[in-house]
Amino acid sequence: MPSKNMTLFYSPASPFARKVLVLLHETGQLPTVELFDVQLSPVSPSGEVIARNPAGKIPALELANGDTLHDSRVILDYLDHQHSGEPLIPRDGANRWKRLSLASLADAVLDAAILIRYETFLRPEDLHWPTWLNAQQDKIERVLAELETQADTGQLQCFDIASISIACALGYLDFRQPQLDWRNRFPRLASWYAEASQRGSMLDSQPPA
Ligand code: 99T
Repeated sequence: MPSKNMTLFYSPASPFARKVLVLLHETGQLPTVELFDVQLSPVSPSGEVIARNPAGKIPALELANGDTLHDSRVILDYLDHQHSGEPLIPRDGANRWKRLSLASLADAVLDAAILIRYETFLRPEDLHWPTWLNAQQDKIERVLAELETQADTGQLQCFDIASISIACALGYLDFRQPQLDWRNRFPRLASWYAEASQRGSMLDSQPPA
């Protein structure tokens, strides 16, 4: 059993941390990481996290030498260099930039969904701004339309950085926006996700019920 030589500051609700957990699982590195569960939001930060990442965000990965890596993209890149299997982030060539751009689209869904979450959950109700909320929701809808095309053209067959990011983004939409009903509008993406979400790495990192 490999010794745990890294600590991941995370929360089971965080889709950004989930990407890291999924990559750790897919690459067999889960046993090397201690999980440190933190509760935080922009208005109630965690001192433990701030001590390691002044931005106060998770995931943050503390290495054996005391250095801390953030954000999720940097952590994923680092961890993908720590295993000897097939890389989940293509190392070079056109495919690298294609897959990273696709992963970035998934992160854009997450950024918009988290802005919506903070606006609706943290901000006093009388200060909610519908125009802002609708603009973020439109962003999500536009990206899902593009991901539907990607699913339809077989671009999500390989479970790499792009697919991991997309699967975690869809999981977060189901978690925080269960009413969204995206499956009806994006059936190819839905059928891809039905399969992807059954992988051991996805099942083991589900957000809280
Ligand atoms: O913004 C804050 O101060 C606290 N929020 C976070 O740390 C969120 C947790 S997801 N993480 C990020 O925003 C990380 C984004 C970064 N670009 C990355 O790591 O890729 C919490 C979601 C929820 O509770 O619903």
